[in-house]
Order: sequence, then structure tokens, then C-alpha cells
Amino acid sequence: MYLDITHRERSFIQERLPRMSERFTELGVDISEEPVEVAPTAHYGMGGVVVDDAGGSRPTPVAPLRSQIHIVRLRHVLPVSEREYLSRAPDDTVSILDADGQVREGATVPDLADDRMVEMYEEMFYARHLDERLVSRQRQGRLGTYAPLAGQEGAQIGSTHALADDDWILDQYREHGAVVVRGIEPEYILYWKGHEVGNEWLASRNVFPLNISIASHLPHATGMAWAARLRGEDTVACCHFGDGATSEGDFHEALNFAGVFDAPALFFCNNNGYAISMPREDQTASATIAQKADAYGFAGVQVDGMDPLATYAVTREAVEKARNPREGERRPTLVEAVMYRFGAHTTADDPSAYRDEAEVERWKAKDPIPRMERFLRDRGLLDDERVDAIHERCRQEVADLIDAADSYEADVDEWFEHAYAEKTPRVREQQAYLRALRERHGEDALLREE
Ligand SMILES: Cc1ncc(C[n+]2csc(CCOP(=O)(O)OP(=O)(O)O)c2C)c(N)n1
Ligand SMILES: [Mg+2]
Repeated sequence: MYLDITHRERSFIQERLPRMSERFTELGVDISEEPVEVAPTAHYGMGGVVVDDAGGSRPTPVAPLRSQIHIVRLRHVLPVSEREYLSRAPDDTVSILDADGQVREGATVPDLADDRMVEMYEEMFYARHLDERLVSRQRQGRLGTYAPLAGQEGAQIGSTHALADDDWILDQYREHGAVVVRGIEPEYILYWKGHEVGNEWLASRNVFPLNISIASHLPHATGMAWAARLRGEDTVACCHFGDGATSEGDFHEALNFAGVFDAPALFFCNNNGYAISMPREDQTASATIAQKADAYGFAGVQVDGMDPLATYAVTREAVEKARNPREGERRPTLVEAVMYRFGAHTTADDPSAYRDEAEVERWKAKDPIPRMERFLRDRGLLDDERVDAIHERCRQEVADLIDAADSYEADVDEWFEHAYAEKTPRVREQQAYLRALRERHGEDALLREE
């Protein structure tokens, strides 16, 4: 490995920054007399040494040498880590399948058992079908406001497969596919019908309650990851959030502390192009979201979020780094998964007010489900018969799930239980009033539609 620096800077490093010089030697980096051309690489923090991908004119500071590094002009340096994906430039999008489901030239198909890949396909189909059913239920007045996921299955299913079962998932509100991988139960639907029980059961799958207040779960993820480290546990906290969430202070605080405390956290940004109606371009002036990781001293990588194999591969590498960082690596990673939501932000939104149909159609050409299906058919793992059987099984299972949720008998007293640890006088009064009405008129009279 070579560093390309000017003579003045070279002697400056050797004389004034012996620690840095020693570090170069440790890393096996030669400080050459003359500039040496090597392959350009991503900017990459290496335990205080920074590799600049912009030809050396814009060194990127990384603690702890932040104050000294500005005088160093670094050019092309090979990163110390040879992680296939995490050492890429933030705009060098990881993609394995092209839009037609063909493996891209030079791409490596992750080492996954055939059954596992078919399972991923099945779960994506299941999640999409569940989504359609739930949107329809909301339209019938049988579900509350719901956040559709169609288009985003590739990232959710791909990334969750790369986690261990006891790794924690901290979701925003659209990650139904991640829950499908962990084993969805009818209670999940009850959440969208307004029942608290819908949030409680998720802990049994190492999933946090859904998060509606944008980005407030990111500091929790950092805290959980840090706590796991302090306790000597091996678990990683994987936090999903949107492009909009990156504008919240919580995002920056969470990533900053994850870097400082070297917490085994994976920040998984589902960049679907919009925060409700706000386009990504108006959300941040950064060219990518992935590059924001650089400010916190750890790796950031962009991935095709509609390619389940690519999201799997990137997440696997990030999780592996979180558990077993190599010399000079920090455990956290920011993944920016680029994708599109085909439907509305929620069932309370009309996307035709802020985007045109042609845009939607362009993105539909990248739909993760037909892409994965094509790939599996080409490998001889799927054919018409198997595809039909999978679709039929999913339809039946989703129907059973919805039926089971419908059979839930809610106790209306529950409504008053969850807002305060101790009920306020006003809440107690309301509860007593409702009880009195129920006793006086009976349930049937209260529920009758006029
Ligand atoms: C703190 C906070 N501010 C505003 C809102 C209202 N809100 C709900 S969803 C949303 C957009 C979030 O966009 P993004 O993070 O990109 O996630 P997406 O819905 O696109 O998956 C906003 C602003 C909120 N829930 N919480
Ligand atoms: Mg978004």
C-alpha cells in the first residue's frame, strides 16, 4: 500500500506526527518518495488516517487526528480493510441483480442456500400480498391508517435475512416485510387496528414497537447496541428509518454516539425518494445519504434497495463488521438503500398530488419481486408450478392471519390503560363514564350503527 503525499508533508508526518507515522508502518503503508499511482478507492476512515477519494485536494478528517490531518494531502490509498462492499465510495451503489433479474457482470451472488433464496422470494410475495389486503381492509373501514410497503420488500427481506434471530430490529412503521421474516402473528394486524397488544408481542421476535415519531428510535438503537457491548453480548441493533428521518437531530446524535462509543449498530436508511410529499432532493443537499456516515467516522454504503441479494450482502458485511471489527474499523455502518414506494405514504395520503404516474412506472420496472423470480427461474429453482404453489400458500396464510386478527375480542377498558403509567383524574373519569354507558345500554346498543 502506498500513500501519495508531498515531500514537505512527508517529512512533517515523520518528524511531527510520529504516532501517525508509526500507524502507517503498522498498517503496512509505505510513504513513497515519489507519487505512486494505485487504484482510487473510497474515502475510508482507518483508525485516524483518512483516505480521500477526491484526488487528495479535500482530505476528510476523522478523529482522533482531526486537528492535525488538514496539512496532509492524501491521494490514492488502498483501504486497510478489504470489505467488498463497505469500502466503496458512497455513490458506488452496490447492486447484484439488474432490473431484469440477471446477475450483473462482476457481481458476486451471495453464498445463500437455494432454499433460503426461494424463501426470500416467498416472503417478499407474502409481504406484498398482505400489503394489498391491508390497504383494502382500510378502505373498507376495517383497519386504521396504514403505511403500505409495496416496492420496499427487497430491502426489508434481504437485510433481515442477514441478521441473527436475536439481533434487535428497531423499525419505523413501514417494515412489515422485516416482521414477516421474523414470523408474523395476527397481533401485528391488531396494531393497525389500534390495539396495544399489537406492539407488545413484537418483543418476542426481538423487534421494537413501531416508531411513528420520526427518528426518535435511532438513539434507542445506539443505546441498545452500546448496552449489548457493555454486557459482552454479541447482538447487533438494526435500525430502519426513512430518508426524511435523516433531517432530524436524533439521526445525527445517534450516529455520532454510535461512532464515539463504537456501538454495534446498523443504521438502515430506506431512501424511498420522499418523506410524504417532500422529495429526497429537497431533504438534504448531500449527494448521497450514505456519505453522511463519513462525518461520524464509520462506513456508509449505498445499495440498490430493490435488490434483495444486494441488501442481504451489504447487511451481512455490516453485521459482521459490527461483531468483529478489523483493525482500524468502527462497528457502526450507515446503509442507504435506494428504493421507491409504489403506493401512498399512508392510506391518508394521495401521492398524485406530488408525483406523476410516469415516475411510478419507471420505478416499477425495478420491482424486486419479478426480479428475484426471474433470477430463481434462471437457476432452475422456480418454475410455473412452484410459483403458483407459493402464491397460493401465501394467499391462504394471509387470509388465515387476517381472520385470526378479526376474531380478537377487544376489551374497551384497554383504551384507558396505555397513555399514562398512572391514570390521570380525567382519564379515570372518562373510563367510569364509558363503563356506566355500557352498563346502562348494553354493548349491542352502543355498537349498533345508526
Ligand atoms: C417527529 C415527527 N415529525 C413529523 C412527523 C410526521 N411524519 C410522519 S411520516 C413523515 C415522513 C417521514 O419520511 P421518511 O423518513 O422518508 O419515511 P417514509 O415514510 O418515506 O418511509 C412525517 C414527516 C412525525 N411522525 N414525527
Ligand atoms: Mg422516505
